[in-house]
Amino acid sequence: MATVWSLKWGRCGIHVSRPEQGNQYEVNRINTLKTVRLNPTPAGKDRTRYGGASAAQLGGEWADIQNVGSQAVDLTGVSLHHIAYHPNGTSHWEHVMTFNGALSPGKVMRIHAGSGPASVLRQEDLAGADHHLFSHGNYVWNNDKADCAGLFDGRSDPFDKACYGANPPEGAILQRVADSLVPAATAAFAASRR
Ligand SMILES: [Ca+2]
Repeated sequence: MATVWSLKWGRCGIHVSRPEQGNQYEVNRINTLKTVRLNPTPAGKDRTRYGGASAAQLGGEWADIQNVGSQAVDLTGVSLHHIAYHPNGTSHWEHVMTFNGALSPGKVMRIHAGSGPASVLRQEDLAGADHHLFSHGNYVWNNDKADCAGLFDGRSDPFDKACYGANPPEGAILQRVADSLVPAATAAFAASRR
């Protein structure tokens, strides 16, 4: 359910009516749903010239979205996008997946490339997530160009955005630091400087 603050012009100027309280789910996804980890270039060849990647190889490329809040979040209409580049160098947000249902507090949903099923995933690609979803396409995350994970809920700008630079180290799981996704060693260094 979307929270709508209605503004009405009355005799005394603006009347602000509060949304009904006591919703079952957190409705403000900002600062609540975040892309917290990303594995853009799984170890081994993740993009073959002639295709033919196995379901396990495809599933080794993933993004983790966590509910970092203290209430369940309604996922209805929330979608994950990434940056796709045109030959002329311009780019746009490309749709990866739209979600539904709800995500409980603290839980992580991992969006794998390919179609799975989860039973073919390697242990390291299963560990650390509560739910495993598949975007049912080819590889998603750019290797040789920068990329961003953007979470949208119908507006033109993402309510959460996290980016990494071109050529992330192969096999490195990128961790969220501020609005960036960086290799774990860099993330630990950033944490130690706080
Ligand atoms: Ca990739």
